Amino acid sequence: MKDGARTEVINDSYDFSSGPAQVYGGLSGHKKIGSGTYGMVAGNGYPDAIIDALDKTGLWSVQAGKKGYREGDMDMNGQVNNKDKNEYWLPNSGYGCQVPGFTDN
Ligand SMILES: [Ca+2]
Repeated sequence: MKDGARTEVINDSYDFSSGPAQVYGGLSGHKKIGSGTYGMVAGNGYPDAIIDALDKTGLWSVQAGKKGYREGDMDMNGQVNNKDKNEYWLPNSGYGCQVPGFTDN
């Protein structure tokens, strides 16, 4: 370190779980996953900005029945099965990224 140089420590944290206004789009950008807890929306296995039919037909259907942590394993239990489609993809279909200008990976 040369004389006069500054060392800057960035201690930055952000609590995404305290309410719907914590992210772009509010409840369109994340959802309530428990009492007073908000989180990311599951189901966007195909890497784009929206949870739609492509996540089911282009990904989940191809991986259904397979083991492993795959994109279609939406509950991340190591198995791609109907629970992923029925309990994660289906109720979350239609959710999309709310960040301005973000339309794809
Ligand atoms: Ca699963």
